[in-house]
Amino acid sequence: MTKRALITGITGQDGSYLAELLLSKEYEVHGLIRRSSTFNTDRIDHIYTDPHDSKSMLFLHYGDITDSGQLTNLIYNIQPDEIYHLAAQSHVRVSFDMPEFTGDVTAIGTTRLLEAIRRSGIKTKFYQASSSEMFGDAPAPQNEETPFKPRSPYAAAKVYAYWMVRNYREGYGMLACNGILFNHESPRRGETFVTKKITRALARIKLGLQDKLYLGNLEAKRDWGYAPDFVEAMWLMLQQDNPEDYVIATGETHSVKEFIDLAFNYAGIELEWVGKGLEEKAIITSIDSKNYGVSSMETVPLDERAAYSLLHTACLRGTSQPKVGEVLIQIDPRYFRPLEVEFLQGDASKAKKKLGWEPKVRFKELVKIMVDADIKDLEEMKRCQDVIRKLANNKNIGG
Ligand code: NDP
Ligand code: GDR
Repeated sequence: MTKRALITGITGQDGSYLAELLLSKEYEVHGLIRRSSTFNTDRIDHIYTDPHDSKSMLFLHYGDITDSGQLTNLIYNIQPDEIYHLAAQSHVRVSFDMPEFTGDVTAIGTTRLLEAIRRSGIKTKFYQASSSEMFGDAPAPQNEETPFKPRSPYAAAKVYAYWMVRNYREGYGMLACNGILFNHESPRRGETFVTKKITRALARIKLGLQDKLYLGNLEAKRDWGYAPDFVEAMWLMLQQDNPEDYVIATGETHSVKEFIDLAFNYAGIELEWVGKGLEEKAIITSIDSKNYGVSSMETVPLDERAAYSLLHTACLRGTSQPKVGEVLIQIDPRYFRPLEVEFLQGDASKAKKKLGWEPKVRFKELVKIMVDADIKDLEEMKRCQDVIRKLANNKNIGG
């Protein structure tokens, strides 16, 4: 029988990969989306089909995690076998600016859903998107037994939600799990998270569209994994007979600075770090021009390559490309947090043992995937712009 799933946060990074995974497993997938004055479905447009199509398996419903009435209606009407609760105000730095809002959405949002399930009386499995941020400055490596020491309004909200899930599991026998996921990234990562901010800026710098990148704490260390690997773990948790909590991580940790060095080096730009504290900067020491655009060319059909290469050269001409000796990266204290989580490294041995889960993509490959994707996107955009400009010019000459 076809399984039915409801995903909150389906328009986010994880929601989009999870929807793809569940559709590939022939689930009927329902997603909660917020009404917005601009389109917010970019990440799922490629899997969306007209609901009038009899083969359609993806259905979107307007709602908000702050609206309990609509949540109860949806759960009652859809009767999902599995609910994946991913919706949240998920930005740690922003949670210091909006602590009350973050509490309402990220903490109480979970209670609203759990109550909607309880009141509607349906039997469903429930996944809560818990976070490694809950560990705060607890000693590493962190596992399911490590006590939480949250260091942001976001982390405190997630700890509250974590305990509500456990309370509903133990108090009402709900099949509810906490997936305590460490940072996971991808080309679909939100643009203000540090990895995407770096790879996006790198692509723009390479194409001469941006001069500099401003960042906050370069020494913070994270256990970065690949989002498609991590959504698989979410699904595995809900396939178990007994609901439990699991840490999902790669076990490898790297600093923001290491991420930057690897990304720029891969793109052919060598950096040297000079200065200390707020004065720390990254200066270009060499540029491997042969490396320009190589990665993205691989995905362009051969017969287009010659034309592409001409256009590519043309569109780069006249822009301010990076030069040896230029300062590329500087610190802006605006990106510091009132409290920082300095070091996270997960121990996912329980997930390996009980779920058979292991990460497939490691740090180095993750960085390459993200750099390739951003450069390719931007080059394609520039290529389109150039073709349009060329066509417009031809028209003028002809007239
Ligand atoms: P994103 O920020 O990419 O996505 C968040 C999603 O929540 C979006 O679909 C957003 O909708 C939706 N949302 C936000 N507020 C509301 C609301 N009031 N009502 C309904 N929907 C709302 O997050 P990720 O995909 O990266 O993360 C998914 C979940 O996992 C989050 O809960 C996050 O806190 C948690 N998490 C993430 C980790 C990571 O490394 N990515 C690690 C550990 C936990 P819209 O598109 O309209 O903004
Ligand atoms: P995080 O991710 O806070 O770990 O939360 P983020 O990428 O925002 O920060 C990681 C580390 O990088 C440092 N940093 C910067 N961060 C941002 N955003 N912008 C900067 O300019 C910058 N410079 C340095 C940060 O200080 C931090 O130490 C993510 C989110 O997805 C959460 O929802 C999730 O729960 C956790 O990961 C696990």
